[in-house]
Amino acid sequence: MPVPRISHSGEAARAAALQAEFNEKRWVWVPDDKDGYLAGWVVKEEDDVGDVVMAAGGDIRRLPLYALSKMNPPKFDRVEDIADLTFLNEASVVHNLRLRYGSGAIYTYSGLFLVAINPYQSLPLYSDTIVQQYRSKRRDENPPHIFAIAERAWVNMGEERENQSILITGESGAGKTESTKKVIQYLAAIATDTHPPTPSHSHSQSLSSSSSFSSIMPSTGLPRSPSVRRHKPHQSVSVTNTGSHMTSKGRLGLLERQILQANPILEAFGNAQTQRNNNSSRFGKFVRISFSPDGSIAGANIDWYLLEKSRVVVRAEAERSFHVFYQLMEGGGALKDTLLLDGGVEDYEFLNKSRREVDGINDYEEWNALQNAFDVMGFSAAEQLELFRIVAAILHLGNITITSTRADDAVMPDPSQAERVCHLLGIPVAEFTRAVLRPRVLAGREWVTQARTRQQAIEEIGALSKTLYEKSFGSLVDRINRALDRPSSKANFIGVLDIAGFEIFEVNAYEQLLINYTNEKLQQFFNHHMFVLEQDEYAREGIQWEYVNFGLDLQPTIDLIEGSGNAIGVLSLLDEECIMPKASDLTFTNKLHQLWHGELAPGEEPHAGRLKYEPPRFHQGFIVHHYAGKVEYHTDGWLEKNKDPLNDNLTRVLASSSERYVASLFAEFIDTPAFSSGPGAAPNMFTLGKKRTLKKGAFRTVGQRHKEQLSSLMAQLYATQPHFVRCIVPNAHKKPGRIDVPLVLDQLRCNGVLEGIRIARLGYPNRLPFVEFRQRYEVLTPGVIPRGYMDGRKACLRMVDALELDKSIFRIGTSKIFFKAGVLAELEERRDALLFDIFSKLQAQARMFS
Ligand code: AD9
Ligand code: MG
Repeated sequence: MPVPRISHSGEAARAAALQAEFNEKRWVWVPDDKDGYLAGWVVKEEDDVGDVVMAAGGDIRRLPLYALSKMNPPKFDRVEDIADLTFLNEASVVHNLRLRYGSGAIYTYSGLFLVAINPYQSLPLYSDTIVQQYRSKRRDENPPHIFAIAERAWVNMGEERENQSILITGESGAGKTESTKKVIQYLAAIATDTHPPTPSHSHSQSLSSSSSFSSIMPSTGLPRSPSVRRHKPHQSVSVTNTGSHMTSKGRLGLLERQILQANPILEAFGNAQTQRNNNSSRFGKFVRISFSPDGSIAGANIDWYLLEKSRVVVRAEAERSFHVFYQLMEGGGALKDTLLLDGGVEDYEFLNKSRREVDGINDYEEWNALQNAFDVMGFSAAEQLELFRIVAAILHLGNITITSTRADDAVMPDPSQAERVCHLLGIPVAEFTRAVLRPRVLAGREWVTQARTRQQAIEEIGALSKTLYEKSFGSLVDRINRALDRPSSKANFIGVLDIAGFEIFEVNAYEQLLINYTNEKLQQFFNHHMFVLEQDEYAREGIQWEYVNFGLDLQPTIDLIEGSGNAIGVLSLLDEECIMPKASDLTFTNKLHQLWHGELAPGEEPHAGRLKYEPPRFHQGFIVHHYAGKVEYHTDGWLEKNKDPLNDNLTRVLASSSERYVASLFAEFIDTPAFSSGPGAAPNMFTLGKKRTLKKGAFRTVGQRHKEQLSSLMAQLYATQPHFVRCIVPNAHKKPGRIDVPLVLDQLRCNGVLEGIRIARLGYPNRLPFVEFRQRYEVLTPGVIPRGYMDGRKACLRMVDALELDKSIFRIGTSKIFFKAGVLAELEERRDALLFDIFSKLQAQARMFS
């Protein structure tokens, strides 16, 4: 920790003066409905109530003391790491973020997290020069930045030969996808640039301690050179280095370009304009970039989660469907003729019920970008046609008119629309129509033809559209993966997870449960990771400690959701109900109450998950106590959503399509392959390498699929060294420069930053090496340490003795001294008062002599 020197420092004098002024009052943060927190100072204290003078306005408010939060001394303003604050309370956390954001510093560390607040403007933070600035640097050598995280992952991978992951979460519009792109940009740049990381360059320091907590949580409890960094806006990172050796985009190799170009394709098919984000990802992804032993990129792979396929059919009026629909309509040209699309956006029922254009998005240009991306990725014209065939077929499906007879049987009065669909999908019109209107179903032991009502037929068409889209999306990602998979030797990977954060809406549905369940698991992963690091550090320093593994905190909630066997959780129970005759959303909900809230059998041990469960008062549903807060779920439609049904007749028709691509999408539904893969049958580009052997009736629910995918993701993550990024929406208006404190606080609660701080506070969050402790605070204990050499630990012991610190607030390890939150503020106060005194005396002397 750099210690300000007294001799040439007007800055230090000012800081000391500021501190002295601060010391005169008992500053606190006062909760405020509108601004979150306001500054004030306590003037009177009686029992548990205090009178606080508000700094702005001067009025006096009377408040219970527990509602007040201690303010950090001014030298802690704009600290780059929230964990360095000596008072770790919510108010101080947001105050720091707000101050920093106000000066353009969108990135801040909070212990193991990088917090990134969406700037809603383009900042000059990502140029090649800045990449160079972060290259081969330790975290504390530069302002906080997403590049620093990528750099650290890269270095750790090279040095420790361990896979790395970067977990990025946040609300919709918070900047996850942008952050993911920056990480990939950085890795693509430095990997091409490559000399592989060697221990000899300036990383060596961080490397030698990279498995230690100290290098991740800064070793000191104090801001680094507070007087220098304090007012430095983030943009001030040097942009003058023009002699960069950086790899400009033009010089990237094909694989690097393909990795970057995967994104426009994924975004065209997987992103849409929503009320919160004009380019909202409607799926989660985990992108792994593999590296060769020499540090060059050796390939990449993308896993995807939870595509919001219902969007192709319905969405809020102010939102759009997936971008690709509008791009095709704008840019498709002659291709549109092939696809029988002779209308515009307004002519298609699946598009014309909601918003059609978006400010700042030019669908024609995006179409060109998509074409370019397909070219780079090596998609042939025929392969592109397959993808657009599905997109067009969905638009035609939406235009099929269904009416009903007097007996309420569905009819299709105009077959021309279905003909278009069937032409594109390569299926016979008669069979398709029958499958939609009068499918054969099993009644007892007999197959009978069952007439559908109009509503049922419409739903069937909707379900088919959604399924087509999702399957084609999956196939598209498979195809991209094959393009990015190179048969080269791969040493390790860096995986970037871009997935929606915790969601608490007014009405929370099945989708929210799945995403919140995912986040509960990710938070558990974080807690466990932090626990392990803390434990290592304390063990290394020989310090007694008594925490329980805080990853385990979340297990009861997780069991409640995913449990099976005796303690059957929400998802498994839902699966059971999906195959029960006469089951409904209501029977499911009642069984859930019975299991998790009903009477215990005599002698039955209550499961800890019971404490995390509540029946709601008004709606059909249940309440789960997540780490981020209580969430009430409404269970309407859960059985259907979980079964995700498409009638058997329809899938059979599609599986035997004459269009190979279409058939391949449904191949898993039937027991015989849709087409011969024997000699002479050229394998379809899209089906190559795909297993086609799924058994008949291999039926999996949405919940099961997600559980499996998530458990595979978690297994991968647990085998990596993780890095955590938390993106934050600053305000609800997509405007730069403005922080809505209550909104930000909500997110800090949901994204685990406050949880991380809570855990840090359980221990001794501020820590200094003996040397630094002595350098900084020896002024407070004059004469205690004799001249000449003294062992650091011994010196430290003498000092804490002389400082009369209570034994419960510090621990002395083998190389560092550890403090409870808040202790350093007091030491700083004492030190500043002393320095201020010395200054005043020096100044008085100087005046006497001048
Ligand atoms: V969603 O869950 O996919 O709806 P994300 O991915 O969290 O969401 P996204 O990255 O798409 O949000 O960011 C939303 C918008 O914020 C972007 O389109 C940019 O306009 C803006 N943004 C986000 N991060 C940055 C940044 N670092 N610099 C400039 C940014 N603009
Ligand atoms: Mg996104």
